[in-house]
Amino acid sequence: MKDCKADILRYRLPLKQPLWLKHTRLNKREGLILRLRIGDRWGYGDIAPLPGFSRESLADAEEQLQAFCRAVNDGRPLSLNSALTDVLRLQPVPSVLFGIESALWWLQQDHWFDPPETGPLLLGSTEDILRRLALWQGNWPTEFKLKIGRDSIEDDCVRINQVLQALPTSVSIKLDANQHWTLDQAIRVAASIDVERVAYIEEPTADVAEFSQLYQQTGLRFALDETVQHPKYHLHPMQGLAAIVIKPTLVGGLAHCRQLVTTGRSVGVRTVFSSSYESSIGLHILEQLSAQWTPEERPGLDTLSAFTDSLTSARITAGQPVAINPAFFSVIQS
Ligand code: OSB
Ligand code: MG
Repeated sequence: MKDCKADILRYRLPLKQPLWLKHTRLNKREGLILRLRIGDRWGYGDIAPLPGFSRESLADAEEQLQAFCRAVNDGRPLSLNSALTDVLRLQPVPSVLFGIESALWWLQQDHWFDPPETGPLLLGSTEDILRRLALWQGNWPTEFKLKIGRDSIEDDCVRINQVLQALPTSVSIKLDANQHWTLDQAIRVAASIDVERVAYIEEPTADVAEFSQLYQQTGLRFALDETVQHPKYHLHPMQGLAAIVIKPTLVGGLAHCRQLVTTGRSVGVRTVFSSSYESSIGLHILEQLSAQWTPEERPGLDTLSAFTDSLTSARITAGQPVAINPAFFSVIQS
């Protein structure tokens, strides 16, 4: 393969506040950018295993990515796709598969779609959330996402009801309990809120077999997120299943994500792209996938506000090199 080069940049982005993810506290976000060049065209991927969620470490990801770069730079493969096939034999971890497939996909894009509007995420204390809603400017989105499951059940009920009261009745919420509740607790919460205004709850308990029971007993519809990240997950209809959340960094691979979107559509389940706190390069990819594959959905990409700075400083143009802020990266020798 002629005139083709792959390299890796390691980035470290400061966060405004430490981020609590499951039982992990994150003070900065680290990841890798895969940069591919063929002739004068460039493509990028963002590889950032998320502590607390990803099974692989950043070191695991880096090792696999180095193998891919070596295969490309040695000029051994006949095409970039065969470099990918070489790496597929190594059973790439989800974040690496997402990164490599994105860079290959990026190289084929000759223009970008208009970025979709993001589904807003209500994070932080209830006071912060209510203040944000009170100051809301412009049109209301049809849905907000609210994180719950960290405090007591009573606190969650108050929080949900206060948020619902602060919103026009035409606006719904999506809840996300990240598997924190028991079935009994989920039923108690559902009984004290207006479930008609809840589009769905992501992962109410730790046992997916309970989700349909929750729906049957309370009418509260649910979405799958962590469940979709299991390597053996296959989408099939379930009673009360409203949506699946697709986090490509955690699910792995564009081809796999595309398959989930297609199957979701065929069984009448919403498919919503969502971020895993990637850099602005990763978010750009997620925006584009969402605009191209799920134009009817607002993706869950309201995570950039967690960072103090952006990895990229200028507009991203298809095929052109991306200006990456030198304060936040170093080049990895391969
Ligand atoms: O549980 O949905 C989650 C981000 C990182 C890890 C897990 C989750 C999230 C988000 C992203 O909530 C934002 C969104 O989906 O709107
Ligand atoms: Mg979730």
